[in-house]
Amino acid sequence: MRILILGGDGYLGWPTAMYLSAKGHDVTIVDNLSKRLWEATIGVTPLFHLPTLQRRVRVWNQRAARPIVLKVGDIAHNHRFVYRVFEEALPEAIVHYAEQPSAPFSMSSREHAYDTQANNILGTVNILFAMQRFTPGAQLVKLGTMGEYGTPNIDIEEGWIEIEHHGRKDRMLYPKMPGSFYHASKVADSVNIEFACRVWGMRSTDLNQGVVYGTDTEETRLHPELVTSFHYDEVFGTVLNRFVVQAVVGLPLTVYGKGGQTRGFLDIRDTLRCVELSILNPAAAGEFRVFNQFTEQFSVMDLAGLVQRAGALCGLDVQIDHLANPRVEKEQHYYNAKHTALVSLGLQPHLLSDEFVAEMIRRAQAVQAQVDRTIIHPTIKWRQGSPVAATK
Ligand code: NAD
Ligand code: USQ
Repeated sequence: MRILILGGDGYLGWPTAMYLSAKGHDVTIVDNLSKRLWEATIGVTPLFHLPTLQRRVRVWNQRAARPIVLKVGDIAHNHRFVYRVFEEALPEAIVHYAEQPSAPFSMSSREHAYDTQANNILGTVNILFAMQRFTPGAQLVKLGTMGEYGTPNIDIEEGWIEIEHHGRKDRMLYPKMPGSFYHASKVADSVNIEFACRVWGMRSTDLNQGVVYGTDTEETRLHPELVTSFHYDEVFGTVLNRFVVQAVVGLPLTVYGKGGQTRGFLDIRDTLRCVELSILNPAAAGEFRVFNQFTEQFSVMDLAGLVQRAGALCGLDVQIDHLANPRVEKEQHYYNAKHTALVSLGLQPHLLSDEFVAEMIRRAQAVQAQVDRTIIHPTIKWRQGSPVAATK
């Protein structure tokens, strides 16, 4: 198939591009390299040295049966660029990762909240118009987030819910309670995409993805320069990836608050498979389909315990700290989110184990000297003025 991957320089976009290219698809990737600019702006770098995107594409294309095509440009602020890419590539499937992905970044200032929402929401609007104009039969596979739902005191369905109210029933989008301006941008995307499906007859799968962990996929292991971006800093690092690096450099694990916060998680290799399954089993014309894309749920304390045990396997004595929570979120709550749709399409999850985390630790130990310990402690607060001090 002809597949367009938006956000192809990213943690998930680059491995997805190689994975789908290896499966024989014609892959075009788009990125404006804005993540690298945001990293430079706040002074953080990924753990493993990241070659330029152009270099990674050249290294991949030397070994690939079908080369990846690269287009550098901004999908949110340059609709002419977007239209040109669609006209040339005529994609049958569009995988949309190209958004600012960090909740703390979106909460750090008015400017970053504005940039996040403008970039994410308007980029998606441009894609919808480009699809309507050039590829109305194509499917949009859009990366949303489990954080759109928040942590309601009822079971979370896959996107839609039957509601009975005053004796009448309807099928409605599941209510949303986002936890940051970033998560709120994903809610706005979902609303806009559902509208386009309903009104223009477009087809879309919204992948409400949980928190991703892992450093490697089959393709990133093929060559040292095919690595993907891996963050452990307070802004772009996600919780398990952060804990692994903290364990390696001997810092206590930064559990925010009580650590009962429970989320869905998945291995980066399962992200690629879920996207592939969504492409191969497309939504119907006019259908806005939602899959909850995670394989297991854990609390933050479950993960801290796991990293502690895995650290012991590597000879590390890992300590756990409880920091005053910089975020506003429930620290003990009910959480039961459905996630059966992707399994019924054939997903065979890679489940988390002590040995897997020990392997992540060993991988990080190899570059331990490059870890910047000053970018780990959380400083961005959801509510200004609240202290973020270590409490035992
Ligand atoms: P990432 O920041 O590594 O990748 C996103 C890429 O999109 C970056 O390379 C960036 O330069 C590019 N981009 C951003 N805005 C753009 C624009 N206007 N035009 C062109 N390119 C643009 O993020 P990631 O971790 O790979 O996440 C990818 C997607 O998946 C995001 O939408 C994120 O919200 C979502 N997601 C990620 C996770 C996770 O745990 N990593 C979990 C759930 C959902
Ligand atoms: N947390 C800690 N200590 C840390 C870092 C995080 O206790 O050092 C806690 C947070 O308070 C939160 C949970 O761990 O309760 C998850 O935080 P996170 O930073 O790993 O994930 P989050 O901010 O939710 O965002 C990440 C990705 C985002 C994606 C989202 C999926 O950055 O792109 O959308 O995971 S989900 O959480 O399902 O919404």
